[in-house]
Amino acid sequence: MSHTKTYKSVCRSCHGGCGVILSLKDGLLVNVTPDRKSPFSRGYMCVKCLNIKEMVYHPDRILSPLKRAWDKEATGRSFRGIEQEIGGKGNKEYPNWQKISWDQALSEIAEKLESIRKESGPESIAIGQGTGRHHYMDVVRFANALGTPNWYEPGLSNCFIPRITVSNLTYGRFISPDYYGETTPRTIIFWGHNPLVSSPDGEVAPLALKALEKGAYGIAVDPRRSETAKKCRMWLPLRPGTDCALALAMIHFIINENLYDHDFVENHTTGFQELKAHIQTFSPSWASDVTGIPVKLITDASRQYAVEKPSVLDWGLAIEQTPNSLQTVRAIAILRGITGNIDAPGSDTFGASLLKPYPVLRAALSKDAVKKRLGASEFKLLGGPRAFMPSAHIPAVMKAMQYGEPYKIRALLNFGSNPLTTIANAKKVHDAISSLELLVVSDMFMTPTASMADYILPAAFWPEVNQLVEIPYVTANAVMAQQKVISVGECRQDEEILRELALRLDLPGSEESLEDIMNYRLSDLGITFDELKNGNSSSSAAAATDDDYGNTFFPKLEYYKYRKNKNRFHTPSGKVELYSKSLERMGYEPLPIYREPPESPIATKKLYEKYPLILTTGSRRKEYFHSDNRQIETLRKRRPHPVADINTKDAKLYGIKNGENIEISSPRGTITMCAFVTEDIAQGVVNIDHGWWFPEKADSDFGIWESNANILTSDAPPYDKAFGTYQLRALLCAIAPI
Ligand SMILES: Nc1nc2c(c(=O)[nH]1)N[C@H]1C(S)=C(S)[C@@H](COP(=O)(O)OP(=O)(O)OC[C@H]3O[C@@H](n4cnc5c(=O)[nH]c(N)nc54)[C@H](O)[C@@H]3O)O[C@H]1N2
Ligand SMILES: Nc1nc2c(c(=O)[nH]1)N[C@H]1C(S)=C(S)[C@@H](COP(=O)(O)OP(=O)(O)OC[C@H]3O[C@@H](n4cnc5c(=O)[nH]c(N)nc54)[C@H](O)[C@@H]3O)O[C@H]1N2
Ligand code: SF4
Ligand SMILES: [Mo]
Repeated sequence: MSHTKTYKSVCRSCHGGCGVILSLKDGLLVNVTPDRKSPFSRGYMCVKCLNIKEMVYHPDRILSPLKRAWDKEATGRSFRGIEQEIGGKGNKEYPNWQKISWDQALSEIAEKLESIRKESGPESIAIGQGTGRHHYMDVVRFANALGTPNWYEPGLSNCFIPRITVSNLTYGRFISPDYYGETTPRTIIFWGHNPLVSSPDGEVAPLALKALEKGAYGIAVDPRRSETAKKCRMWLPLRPGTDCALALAMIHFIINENLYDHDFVENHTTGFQELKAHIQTFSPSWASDVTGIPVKLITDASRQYAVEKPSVLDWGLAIEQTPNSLQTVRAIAILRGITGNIDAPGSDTFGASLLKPYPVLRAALSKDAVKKRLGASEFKLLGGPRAFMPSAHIPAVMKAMQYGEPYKIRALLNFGSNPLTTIANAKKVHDAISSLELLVVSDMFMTPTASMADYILPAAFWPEVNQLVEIPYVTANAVMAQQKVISVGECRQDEEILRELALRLDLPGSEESLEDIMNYRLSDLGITFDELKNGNSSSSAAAATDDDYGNTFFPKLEYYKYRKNKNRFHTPSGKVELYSKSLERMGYEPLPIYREPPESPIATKKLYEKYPLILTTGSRRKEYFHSDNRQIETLRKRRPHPVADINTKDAKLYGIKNGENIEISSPRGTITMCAFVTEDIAQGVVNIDHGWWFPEKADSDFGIWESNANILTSDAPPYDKAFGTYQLRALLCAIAPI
């Protein structure tokens, strides 16, 4: 008689972090329920995870390696994702593809990589990957071992790297909100961030929500009254792309009104006098004109944050998607420094960094290869030696693929990413990918990108995967084990695929298994992956936790860690660097300055006449993780179409009704979306979904040219000078009914 067995794991249908219990019967996943004992998610689970069985056993899943069976020489690369149902539902075949064994796929790919590497050097092989999934650091490790400096991810310059780098430069380490300890913040600013939808992304939604419910005063800086803004007491609906102006004015007000933390500033910061002189021109009334936020809201928010402490400044992605990302993030970071909201209970804290860093084999990359990293000499904090995680600049990689400048990128290995939907200027991405000699895609589904490949490798999904999960990212106050409980078809975990390739190519590090790596990372805690996974609380390390959380290691948080370090922060001066000499030495402004978005009512007045609305893209939606999940029926029913949020007054002006299809145009193209007419967006701003393609339209290019936000975005210069950030938000657009 079979019975149900349960396993504790961690959901990773997004960046991951919610505790789950997976139930199995006869080797099949039959149920997934929230883990009420998880100290982070505390019984919370979102719709993506609730419908995980549909994803795992979806009839469209690719279950074995596929090899291109059409004549590329004759027709060129094109979308070849058409499927046929053979023998009833659930048995999909792809007539343009041949099923092959893992051994054949890996051996053929390794052979091709080896010959390209010999002929043109390892830099001619690019490695692309998607955002923060289980295999993330392993892909970086593989790129280093292979000897190519040209790995990239569509986040990085446009996501998270500016926040991490600026934190390191300003405070010495990355910082994240303290929703984990016993002290509830009194004030929380959600700045360009909507964690109640996008969590876990540094914090977990239920904990942020609990802080608000316990009385924290919420302030949302967002052109949209987002799900999080609706729970806040104050909403600052700014013009997209003007965040730096707002932050400068807040610094101005806090300093000039003497609301700053004198003790912290005197003892723990450098450059206060220079900062004070610098911000004098950036008054709240100046910022009000730039941002569109009334002066009183700016000053009230500044006073609240500076005075009603401890305060959290929970910053999000929106501050990183314009070509002034370095200075925007710096200006916001300085607010913590002048108010002393650093590493105190209930403020932003440094975290415990429990794990040893992932062994990415950085030393395996030759000096010569490092010099060839595309875009690195220009964007020093993205690709240079001082970069947190040096990577290539995507527009430069695309150019090298398409035009062979400065050298030809001949092959791309793409893990868990759908660049046709997630990189700016999708048409260019398509042309660049079309010029590749070899394209290998690891994915679970036939995506538009996968359908152009030479080989598709069937990836395992998270219930089929072992890995360590850190919460929050980078700072790791806790470590959890995600565990493999099922196998589906011939699908393999990406780390395994990478190791198999590494073994065939005889790369450094290939002797180490994933388990070796996980155990090495856990070694400071005196615990193994197996012990963590099994919730082995009798092990010495697990016994050190305050509570029995099962598969989670979560020691008590420590605060004011700099005090233990002789009152020194991990910066060159040992202080919080309001004025950054490091930036100055690299040729960047040491104090933050505001730059108007390159495409805006002020910067491009003529263009604004033709495109009279401000476009922002990509606010997260609960049902989807970027381009994922469009084939999951339950989720698709909840959100069947791509949506554009438009203010009621704008809708009236352009004759648009709620729920009807409209055209949205930018200087780069036109797409169609469904209008959502609402008061919850600033007048003059249009917010559109990103990541859209239509799995059901395999016979017409997956509808990739219909509603893809990245047809409207720009990969062209100017870029942020340090990170190479391109423009995904704060662009211009026009709208019209169809
Ligand atoms: N216009 C606009 N564009 C944006 C953004 C925006 O706000 N606006 N945001 C940007 C940001 S911040 C980011 S981080 C990027 C994200 O960009 P990407 O990371 O490219 O996005 P995804 O759509 O998540 O990539 C998903 C693919 O990975 C597959 N997948 C899921 N899990 C696994 C796995 O375990 N293994 C493998 N091999 N495949 C898996 C999915 O099936 C899917 O096809 O998008 C960026 N693009
Ligand atoms: N469900 C789900 N969760 C996700 C993801 C997903 O695709 N789906 N993606 C994950 C990834 S990779 C990331 S990076 C995070 C991002 O998650 P968040 O950091 O929360 O970012 P977004 O939701 O993209 O945008 C946050 C808010 O910024 C606002 N905004 C738009 N333009 C501007 C602007 O110019 N200034 C300001 N201040 N606000 C602006 C939007 O209206 C939105 O409400 O989410 C992660 N979590
Ligand atoms: S928020 Fe993310 S980790 Fe939590 S249940 Fe949803 S998809 Fe999973
Ligand atoms: Mo991201």
